[in-house]
Amino acid sequence: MTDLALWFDPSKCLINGEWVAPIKGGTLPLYDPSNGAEIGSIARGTAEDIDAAVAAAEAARSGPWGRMSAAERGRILMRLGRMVEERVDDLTRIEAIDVGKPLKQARADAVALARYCEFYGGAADKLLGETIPYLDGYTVYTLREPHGVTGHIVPWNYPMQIIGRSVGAALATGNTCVLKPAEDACLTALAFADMAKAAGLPDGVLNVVPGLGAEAGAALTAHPGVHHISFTGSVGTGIMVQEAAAKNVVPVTLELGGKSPQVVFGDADLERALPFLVNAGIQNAGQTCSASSRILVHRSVHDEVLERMAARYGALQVGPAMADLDVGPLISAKQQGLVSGFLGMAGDLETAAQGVLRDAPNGGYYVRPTLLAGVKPHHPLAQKEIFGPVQVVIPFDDEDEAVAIANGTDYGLVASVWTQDGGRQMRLARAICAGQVFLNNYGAGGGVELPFGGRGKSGHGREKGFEAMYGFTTLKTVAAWHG
Ligand code: TXE
Repeated sequence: MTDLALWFDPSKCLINGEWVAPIKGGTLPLYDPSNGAEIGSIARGTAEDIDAAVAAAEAARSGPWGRMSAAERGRILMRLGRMVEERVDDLTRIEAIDVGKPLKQARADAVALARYCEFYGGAADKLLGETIPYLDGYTVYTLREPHGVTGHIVPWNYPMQIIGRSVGAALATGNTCVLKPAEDACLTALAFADMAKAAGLPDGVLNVVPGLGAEAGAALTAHPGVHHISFTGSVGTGIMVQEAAAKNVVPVTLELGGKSPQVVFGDADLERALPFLVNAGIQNAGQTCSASSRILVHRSVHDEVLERMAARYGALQVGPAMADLDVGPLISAKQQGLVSGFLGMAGDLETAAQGVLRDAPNGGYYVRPTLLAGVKPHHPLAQKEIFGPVQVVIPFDDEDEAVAIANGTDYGLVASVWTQDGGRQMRLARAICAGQVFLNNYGAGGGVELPFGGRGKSGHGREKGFEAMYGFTTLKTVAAWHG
């Protein structure tokens, strides 16, 4: 039996600073993706619990939080960041078991959560308004004010990082929060909220209601008392979230994943590029919104890149999270089924290489990392988000064709370009349709400072960095006539 050693009860919600059982008393089973075993249960919150959480978040706006200086809000966040740092080992263990993340990757998420608290804590009192030159006799200035009650719907792939970027920016700007973590991975959300209480966040400012998307999630997005929704997840659910929010005329930030390309030209520094080419596809078993699932390679180096990527794939080891190998299991039997279904569509595509299973327990949700070659740009495997450790390699002949293929999906989240030619770097950075473009790297270390978000079906709005704080505020213009 996996020992989670939790210091809180995951069958409860955290509402108004209290651990409370869901009003209807429901629970959902909790599985360990590394072996498929049922290891406990979590709260199955419903619309009734969301009502209570929204009421608590609304009340908290007029409590000490509403009157607190931005500097003091920032201090609480920074204190919280230090507490997260002190408990990195606990958070790492919990996330590794709950999500099936290899330990090193789970640890990186916990460290990132601390860093988000530090960044947004430091930024809280640095969000400035403007004065606007206007007619004689007027002084005009702008105020950035919190939306009010913000709803946060978080997926299971990077719970800590996504909570850090979304809840961190919302709190820094003075909002209150209702967080609905994913039913497949809610433990670190509860742990974080418990720590926030200990760090001095007033009751009701951060409420967590675990539960199913169709129940707690849908209730949160449709709730008339919510003033902003932040959602990360699938395109289909994102559309439902936006429709629900539209009925209340509420702004939404949507981050809906992608089909992100890396474009490799003949003059690329392959020695540097190769680890990025592969890691960007297999990190977190490919369950990453900004995973690079398409590798576009100039024909002059296509065979060499394919061969060298295949060698790396062949050496990838797949196994339980606690073994801390290259790749862990997928999150759920459902996700394993989805990814296996995609691999079933490979037909006569060439499987260039696959990773190997090592001591992977029966019942775990494993999929061998798979590198596919000879893929046409319009093949479904080169178009659809697979969300598993699968990459396709596509050749191209010139720059225009590379851009056309890179931009030839419904998505536009991130992209990278590998070339030593400075002019080409600048041209492609502009021509590629994406929220982030990396030149001779991929992901830039995931910096919390870097605005992140998509175009097209990858969503809209920006998270991370200072930019996210604009999204969590509404602008008021004050025009004073003084003669
Ligand atoms: O996503 P959902 P799923 C993509 C990825 C994956 C696919 C399915 O391609 O294979 O989505 O994953 C909540 N109202 N991404 O089914 O349904 C749900 O409880 C409100 C990409 O897990 O979008 C969870 O908290 N909320 C992505 C969250 O939405 C609802 C990360 C995500 O679940 C809801 C995850 C509803 N009606 C999956 N239904 C990324 N961009 O990184 C569900 N939810």
